[in-house]
Amino acid sequence: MVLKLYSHGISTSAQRVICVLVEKNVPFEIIEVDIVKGEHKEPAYKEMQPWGLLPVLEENGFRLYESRAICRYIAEKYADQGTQLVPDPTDLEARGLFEQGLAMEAGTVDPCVFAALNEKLFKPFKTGASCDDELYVVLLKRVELVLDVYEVILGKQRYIGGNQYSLADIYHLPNGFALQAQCDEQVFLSEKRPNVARWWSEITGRDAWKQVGELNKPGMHTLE
Ligand SMILES: N[C@@H](CCC(=O)N[C@@H](CS)C(=O)NCC(=O)O)C(=O)O
Repeated sequence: MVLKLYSHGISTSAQRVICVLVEKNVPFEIIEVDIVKGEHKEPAYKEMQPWGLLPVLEENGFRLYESRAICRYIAEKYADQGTQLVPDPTDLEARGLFEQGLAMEAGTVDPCVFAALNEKLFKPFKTGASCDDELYVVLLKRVELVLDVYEVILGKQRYIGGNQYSLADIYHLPNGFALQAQCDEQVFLSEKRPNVARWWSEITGRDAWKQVGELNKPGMHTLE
């Protein structure tokens, strides 16, 4: 049975999963959850995702939530096809750098990017409240500060998880790109941080990422 992803076109977390599905060349079906009508807060949906958030994966009766856990499941289940997104488990050094990259993204960088994005985009969408412009400036400054550290890191290695493109890079894409495309912030491409800009241009320029917006729509996606 084809893998199903419960999603909605505006879900950045679902984009993370779709990017991995495309990199791994795994066909999938998008089942739309009407986030605008609040379908994700209804008991039937919360039966699958107790937090009432998107996305959820369903494959042969198995269900999984949390986009990063879903991505890891797909990358390891379909290890033998498409792009390798997780280093060889026997290469402990590569694995160590990969885990380091995952931890930096989830623990440090995404919380800063998400906070800025939330203030500018998600909070107004979800609550109707307007963006607090002064707070947004402070939150954006925090993003710049973490990217200053990434500038140093990416001066020494090609990707965030070491010298191999991996899940650690992909995890940054949805929220970072939303900040760029929907809030018109060029922090990931700033000339002040050439190593970050080089990395960001490379990962946002990959075919898989370029297809994500078009594929986050209801229906079957065979990837042929
Ligand atoms: N940590 C979760 C976050 C999921 C999440 O925040 N999903 C958003 C869409 S990108 C959502 O469902 N928002 C609806 C809401 O907050 O009510 C994951 O990575 O799956």
